[in-house]
Amino acid sequence: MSLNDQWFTEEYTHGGTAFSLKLGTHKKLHEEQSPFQKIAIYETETFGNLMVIDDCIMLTTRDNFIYHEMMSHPALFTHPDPKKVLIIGGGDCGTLREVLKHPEVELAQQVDIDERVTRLAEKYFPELCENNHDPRAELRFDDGIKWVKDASDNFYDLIIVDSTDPIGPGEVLFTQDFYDNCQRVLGPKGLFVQQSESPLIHTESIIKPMYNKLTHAGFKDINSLHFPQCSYPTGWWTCTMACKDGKIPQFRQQAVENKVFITHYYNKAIHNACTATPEFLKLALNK
Ligand code: AG3
Repeated sequence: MSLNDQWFTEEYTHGGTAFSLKLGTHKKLHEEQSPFQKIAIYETETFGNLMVIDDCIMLTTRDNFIYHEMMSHPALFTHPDPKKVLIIGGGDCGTLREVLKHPEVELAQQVDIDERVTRLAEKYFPELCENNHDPRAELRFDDGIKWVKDASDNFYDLIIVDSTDPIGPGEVLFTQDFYDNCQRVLGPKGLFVQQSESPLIHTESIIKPMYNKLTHAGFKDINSLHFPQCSYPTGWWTCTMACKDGKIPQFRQQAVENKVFITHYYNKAIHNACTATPEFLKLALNK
């Protein structure tokens, strides 16, 4: 991370890349060391507020909708009847907000280890937290690993892992043991989705090992969905979807066309486009 007076820059050493945002007049709005990580909030000139955890950009007011919509709607419109949803991480509540837009969801549990992320989101990204008092929402501040370990077999329809990079507190969410438990606690038609970094620089180091571990855990069909996310390293991002049992079903196209809520990125054509696998990924992932 480097920061002069005018800009916040995330230097992504591993990829040899960097992304900068010009700061607004107030510059740094907040910084603290929570029991788990360093959290900072900046005001930018054109992207609204910016949350940074351990020097990595987590979200901005302006572009978080793409990521949060893609972490939730493709999976929710693919599961035939998603009622019980578990979000691991996601403390800023952006994914939770999207999940709660689906009227058929009866329970949306968000389990983030760090309560401070949620408290700061309430203050600096209030629009993401607007549905936190929905009676279907359950906010828990707990260890996601332990949560899935203690959960009952076949309980959830969908698990969404909205984590940081697999370094620091997020690392354990990319392990075999975690995937084994996710497979166990998903119901028969259960789906799993995890943010899986950039296809340009993390295919070998993160996406491929994730496929191997998910397969080993018993997931039967796996696909990575890609989307632009300019504030993350390389500007091109993925989430990876896995089906507990059998092929990932065709998504409910009619339901997408008739959806009763507004999205700003996701729609039927985007769903079709984001599930297509580029040639280099097919090759790397033996698809
Ligand atoms: N979760 C994904 C963050 C990964 C970004 N990596 C980076 N900037 N090096 C963000 C949480 C949004 N709910």
